[in-house]
Parts: sequence; C-alpha cells; structure tokens
Amino acid sequence: MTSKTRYDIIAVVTLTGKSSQESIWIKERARTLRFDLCGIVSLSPGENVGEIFPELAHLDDWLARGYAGEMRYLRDPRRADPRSVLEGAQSVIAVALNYNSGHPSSGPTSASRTMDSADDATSPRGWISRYAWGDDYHEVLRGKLNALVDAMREHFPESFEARAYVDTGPVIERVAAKYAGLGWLGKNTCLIHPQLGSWLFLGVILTTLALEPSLAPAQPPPADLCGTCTRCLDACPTQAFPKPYVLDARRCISYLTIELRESIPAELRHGIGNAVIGCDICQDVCPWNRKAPSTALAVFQPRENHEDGTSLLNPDLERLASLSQTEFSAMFRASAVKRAKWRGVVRNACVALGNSRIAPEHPSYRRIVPLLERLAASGDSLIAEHAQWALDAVRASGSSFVGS
Ligand code: B12
Ligand code: SF4
Ligand code: SF4
Repeated sequence: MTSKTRYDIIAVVTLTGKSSQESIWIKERARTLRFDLCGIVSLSPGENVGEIFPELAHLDDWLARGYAGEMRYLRDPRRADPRSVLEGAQSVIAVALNYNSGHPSSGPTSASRTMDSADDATSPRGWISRYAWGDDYHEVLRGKLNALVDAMREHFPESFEARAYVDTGPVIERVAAKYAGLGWLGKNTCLIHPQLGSWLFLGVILTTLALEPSLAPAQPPPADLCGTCTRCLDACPTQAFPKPYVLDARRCISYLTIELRESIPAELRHGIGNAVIGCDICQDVCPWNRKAPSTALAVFQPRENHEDGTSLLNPDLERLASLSQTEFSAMFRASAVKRAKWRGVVRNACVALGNSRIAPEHPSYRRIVPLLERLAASGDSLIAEHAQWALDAVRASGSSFVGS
C-alpha cells in the first residue's frame, strides 16, 4: 500500500475543527510512524461504560459460559472498564497496522488445506497463521506505540500519564478500535475496515489527556457491513461460533494451538487440519479481505532460513516435529510463535502429521512413522500422547496423500 493511501485512510477517521488540533497532531504522528489507522475514544469520567462501549455488556455472560477456556487473564475485572486500568484515564488512542504480506491464503477448509498444501512431494506441510510469519507483532507495535508516547511527551506541555498496550493490557482492543472509528466488528469477531479488510494488528494507548474523540457525540461507529453473509461461520472447521459475533475460544484452532497448554480434545483434532500455529480461515473467506492491500513492511514477510531451507510459509511438518528445544529457540527468536512454546509446537506438528493422510507408499512415510514412534516414546506425556494419536491416524488412513 502506498503512503498516500495510508494518509487518506487516516484522514477518514480524523475529525477536523479547531478544537481537535491535538487529536489531529496525534493521528499525524501515528501516520509518520506508519500506522495505517488511528482514532480516539473519549472516556468521560461520569459516563456509564455501557454507553461508551456497549459490547462490554456481554463480557460477563461470555465469561460465565466458559468461552475463555484456560485464558484466566480474560477474567481480570479491569477489562470491564478501561478507566479502571489507569487512574484518571480520559482517552483511548487506538491504532491499526496492516500485516497482510500478500501471500496466498490457507484455503477454505481444513481437509482441503491438508490436501492442497502438499505441493512438495517430499514431505507434508503445515500452516502457520499469517500473523506469525514475520517478526513478533507485539514488539513491532510496542516500539511504534512507545515512540508515539515519547513524541506526545515532547509535544504536550502538561504532564500526563499514558500506557501503551498490544494484547498484554486488560483492555479489549477491538471494542476500543470500533469506537475510535477504525472499523466494525464482524460476525467472525474481527475488526474489519472497509478498505483495509481485517489483516490488522491493533494497539491502544490509555492516557489521562482529554482528547477530541474521532466520533462526534451522537455519531454512530462505522456501520456493520457483514449483511447476510455467513461465510466465516460456515467455514470454521471446529464450529467455534455458537452464534454470529460470538466466539467460543475453547473450540478455536488459534486457542487450541497457541493458548492451550494441555491435551487438545480428541474430537477437535481432525478439524485442526494442518494448522500448527493459529488459524486464518474465518478471515481468508471474508469478502472484505479479497481486495485488502498488502503491507510494505518487511518485518511481516514470512521468515526464510536459506541455510536449512526452512520457511514459516507452509513449513515442513517433519522438521517442526523433530525440533529440539535449542533449535526451536533459534528458529523462533523474536517471533510470535514462541508463545506456543517448544512442546506446544511439537504437539501441534504431531496432530498435523496425523491429519496428513500420508500413504504408506509415499517416500516420507518411512521417515514419519519412525519419527512419530520416537515421539510416542518420549518422556513428555503430552508429546507422547499426541504422537501416538498421530501414529494411529497415519496407520489407519493408509489412503491418499496428494503429492505422492
Ligand atoms: C484472547 C484473544 C484471543 C482468543 C479469543 C478470541 C476472541 N474472539 O476473544 C483466541 C486465542 C481464540 C484468539 C484468536 C485470534 N486472535 Co486474538 N486476541 C485475544 C486478545 C488478547 C483479547 C481478546 C478478548 O478480550 N476477548 C474476550 C472476548 C470477551 O471478546 P470478544 O470475542 O470480542 O467477545 C465479545 C463478543 O462476543 C460480544 N458479544 C457477545 N454476545 C454478543 C451478541 C451480540 C449480538 C453482539 C453484537 C456482540 C456480542 O461481547 C463480547 C465482549 O465484548 C486480543 C487483544 C486484546 N487485548 O484485545 C487479541 C486479538 C483480538 N486477536 C487478534 C488476532 C489477529 C487473532 C487471530 C486472527 C490470530 C490467528 N490467526 O490465529 C485469531 C482470530 C480468531 C477470531 N475469529 O477472533 C487481533 C485481532 C485484530 C482484528 N483485526 O480484529 C487482536 C486485537 C490482537 C492484536 N493486538 O492485534 N485471540
Ligand atoms: S480462527 Fe479458525 S478455528 Fe478460530 S474461529 Fe476462525 S475459522 Fe474457526
Ligand atoms: S465472512 Fe462475511 S459474515 Fe464473516 S466477517 Fe466477513 S463479511 Fe462478515
């Protein structure tokens, strides 16, 4: 995407007018830091939180249904009101950064992904989500947000508090971004911008500065353009949406492959297909991503290691399942994949190998079966159990592996 396009898009969320000079200045700085979108929400002290962020009214119900699974940090009561995170907070600055590196999508279903991705006859391939192909987005966005806060400290004469968060704070960033005017929350729960789509990382700055909001008091947030579409809901291979706009995280492949530290429920393993880290399916099928522009940022391009031929785009599953802890640390230095940890990635690679439908006559079968047998004998009970499951699945399938 050209810088001109980015500039125009920032202008869309900019309120003009004399009193909004400080907000305009912040959005301009965000643009020079190469954020694609920036908007501001006002947190009036006397206002009911439900009036500022209506979606938060569903939070208790969402938690009570158990949809958060083992993500205990989502129960932090401060998530119910950003004003409880920073005393005297009066504004939220929300930013978005495009991470669409312009490479192909993961395909419509897990089953076909498994088949189609076997374009390399030597070994079955896995899938790492687009968000984790390049450098760790937490670091990339945090660096830019801290630079924005530093610039604000130089620019504004008064003293103020500011806290920048990317994921890690007790703030629901998508809801803040919606009311900062950055987009709507789709049926897949992602923030979608009509021109940029949903391949957007979000970040927020909570501040005690009273800033002009991007939406005027009676102005509604960006319209929901999902219409009658249900592509994301229909395509989810693990049926993780109990209803539109609501995700049961316990069934989401992203949760199962990254957040869950324990055994992956057996009934969900087939749906995981060849996913090793996260899942992109409900965004791949979204019509609003068809024309999503690509990012020019090199940090989000898929990592390639030319020495050993490994790539994070369609990675070799045998390689991932065979990684030692030391190799894992080297391969995923400064990468978001680190969050899943070594045993999580080996566990996930076993499940993906189990789903690979590799045929006994395929050349890699003679390597994969002994690899899984070795892992099934591992002293790590989590890895051993998933490797045994994969071994049983590989032996049982004995059918077609496209690419053989
Ligand atoms: C926990 C978490 C997850 C969990 C849970 C996801 C979820 N939907 O909550 C898991 C691990 C599954 C996950 C997956 C992914 N995540 Co995530 N995740 C987060 C995190 C850290 C917190 C989100 C949160 O608070 N969830 C709690 C629940 C309560 O929120 P919710 O789903 O929005 O629930 C609301 C609705 O259900 C609504 N609601 C309930 N009932 C009803 C009824 C109606 C009628 C309506 C309208 C609404 C409604 O109210 C609820 C409360 O507000 C945020 C960062 C942050 N701090 O915000 C990133 C974040 C949301 N994730 C992000 C990304 C990129 C992903 C993945 C794409 C990664 C991947 N490729 O695997 C997937 C996408 C899956 C999906 N479809 O959402 C981005 C999203 C960017 C965007 N454009 O939207 C964020 C913002 C990270 C970032 N800093 O960029 N993630
Ligand atoms: S990320 Fe994948 S598993 Fe999770 S809700 Fe979307 S399609 Fe379903
Ligand atoms: S796939 Fe359709 S329903 Fe789902 S988020 Fe995109 S437009 Fe909305």
